[in-house]
Amino acid sequence: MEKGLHERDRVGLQDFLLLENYQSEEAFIDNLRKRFQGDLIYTYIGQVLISVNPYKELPIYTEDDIKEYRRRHFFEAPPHIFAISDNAYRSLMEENRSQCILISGESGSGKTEASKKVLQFIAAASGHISTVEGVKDKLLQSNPVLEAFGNAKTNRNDNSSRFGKYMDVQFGFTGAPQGGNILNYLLEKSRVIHQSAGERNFHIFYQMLAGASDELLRDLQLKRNLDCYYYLSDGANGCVSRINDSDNFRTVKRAMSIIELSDREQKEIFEIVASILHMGNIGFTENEGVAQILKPESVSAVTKLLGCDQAQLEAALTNRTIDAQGDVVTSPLSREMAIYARDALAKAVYDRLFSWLVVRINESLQPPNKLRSNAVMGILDIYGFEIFKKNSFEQFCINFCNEKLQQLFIELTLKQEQEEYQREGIEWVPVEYFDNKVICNLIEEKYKGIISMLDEECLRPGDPTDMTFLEKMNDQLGYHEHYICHSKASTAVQKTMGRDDFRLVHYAGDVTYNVNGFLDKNNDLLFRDLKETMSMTKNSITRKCFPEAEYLNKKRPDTAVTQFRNSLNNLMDILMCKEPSYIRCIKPNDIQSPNIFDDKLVSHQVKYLGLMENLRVRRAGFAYRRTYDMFLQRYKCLSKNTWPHFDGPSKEGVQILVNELGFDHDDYRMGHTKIFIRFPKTLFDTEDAFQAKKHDLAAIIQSRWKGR
Ligand code: AD9
Ligand code: MG
Repeated sequence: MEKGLHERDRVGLQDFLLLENYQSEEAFIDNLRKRFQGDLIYTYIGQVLISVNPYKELPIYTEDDIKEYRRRHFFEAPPHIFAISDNAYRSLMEENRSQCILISGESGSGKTEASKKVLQFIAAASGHISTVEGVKDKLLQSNPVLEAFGNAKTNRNDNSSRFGKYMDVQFGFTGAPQGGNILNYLLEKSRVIHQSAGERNFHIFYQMLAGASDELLRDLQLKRNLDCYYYLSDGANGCVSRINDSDNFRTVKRAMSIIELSDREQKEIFEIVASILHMGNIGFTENEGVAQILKPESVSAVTKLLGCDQAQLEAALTNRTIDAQGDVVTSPLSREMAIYARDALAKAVYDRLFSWLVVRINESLQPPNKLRSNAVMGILDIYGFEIFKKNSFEQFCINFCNEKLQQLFIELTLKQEQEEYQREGIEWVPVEYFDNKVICNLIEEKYKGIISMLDEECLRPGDPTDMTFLEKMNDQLGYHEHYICHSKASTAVQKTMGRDDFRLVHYAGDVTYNVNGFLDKNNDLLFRDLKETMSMTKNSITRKCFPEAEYLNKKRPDTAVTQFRNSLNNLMDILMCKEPSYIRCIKPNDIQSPNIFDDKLVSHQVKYLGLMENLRVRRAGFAYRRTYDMFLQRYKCLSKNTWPHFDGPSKEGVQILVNELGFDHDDYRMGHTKIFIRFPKTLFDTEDAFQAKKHDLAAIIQSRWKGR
């Protein structure tokens, strides 16, 4: 097997630290390309895993592969996501240290697939123990359910995550997973009511219409034809040849049962999903400025599915009640406002259903307390950095999230490196790198940042609009090197921007945001009448999602962006106290093809992911480090004084070895527990010598055998 594994991985260099010309981006990309073309999608920079999306199924994730990586130490087998997973898992088991696997990369680069492979590995690696098979199944099956409700086809990715996800897997003392907990981040709920050209609504709508039995559809008052539904008609043709909605529906149904959603709960979930399609079809006309319902049959479908009173829902859709210091006033809505109210309702119902699902999955994943150890393995899979033709509030939030993650990467990789040298008593000179903290600050700094300005504008009395918000930013941030406003931009840039746009120079590229809708989306207003109606529904999930206390509470909830920022900062705290492993995902082309390696596209990602800097930092210090035990164990055959055994402390043994091998003093340092080797070449010469010796030894042994 060892031979097999290595033979599979003969193309290019397995680790960028071995790159002679390590300053050259061209050489870097050359190596990535060579490996991609040889179906070798994984390469290391030290302990960081670079993964290039193959856009095809590779036979490298079998049970045998998992076993192979379970038996080996990190650098003994070719780069693989299983090696990273195993390394983290060992650390967790052997040192009882909590781990987190941070997966980053732009939309479509393979983060979600990577997170599933990690989960697959840790589920399988802990062996088959009958008592925990149920837990593992639930951990794995939570994915299809959350993807059905939280993923959608975008122009970047047929299965794009439209929510952020952090999952903790909890282990028992035997090393088997005992449970888990999921945190979800900001679902892109605007997709429920509107999709850009070429995109789709969330998968579940199409899955249900394609895969549900005739009987279920009849109960839900639905027709299979997608064209019947206003909320599905915006984007592209709903049928995508690469997606089999009907098959996926069956998978999701099965997964729902495994995570212990009862038949009744499943029925209620589908009733909610169906009710949203009907909501979209409710139309309005206007009579003297007052909205009137056009399609009462759609309202009646909603009331039947959710179990609420038709007259009450109709009134709630066309009126607004305001409680101003005890004065309760109800006034009719215009057609435009009624549409706004209807859409807000559809978004809220869907968004809260999604959060309910996460809570419900977490309940089913709770471990029995007595079995739990305190170390956990966290896996983070968020929406990747996005640049579309038209970018709005959602992209702003998603890209902010990616800035924060990049910041964490910078802090942790450099911090880790420095700490290790310090711990081991070794001097080193820091390397220059681009710190995106300046962009994080531009967005989130108190009082001065974009988020503060947006909130201020949302809460300000008077007549704030998207344009007054934009003017304020242009005014106060126009000087900032990462903020570009239309009036101060160069003529060339101006041509690519509208007057209602602003542009941010993100670490991963320039993104032009259109300011329209920012205030509305941030306010995220749902009229009280609708909340009240929902809180009285017979559908028990909807009722739970709209607690009575909420509409009675007059305090204004935090704005959308503030909630998001708080949850992200909370996430950063969770991640900071864990030992991180990194997977940096790269997308080889923009058309989801297995055969194209687009140099320019890859080069851009290599740049903004900071991979060249990452490599330089590793090389400026000491490229390789090994514990004395491991180093001695592997290379002891290279000296008569250490072979076959060395009885003293391994540090002494290693010193004898390097003296004999003629290491230059500049080439290495002896830390407290590890040897640090500056240049990979030193290590490779040693490795070559070792391989030659192994060969000799094997020949000697073989000839002895023959002689018998
Ligand atoms: V987004 O930010 O959620 O829009 P991701 O999550 O980075 O994005 P995803 O994992 O969904 O991307 O990968 C996109 C598609 O690439 C998948 O649906 C697969 O078809 C394909 N892919 C990604 N990784 C692999 C892999 N290791 N093997 C085979 C893969 N196919
Ligand atoms: Mg994803």
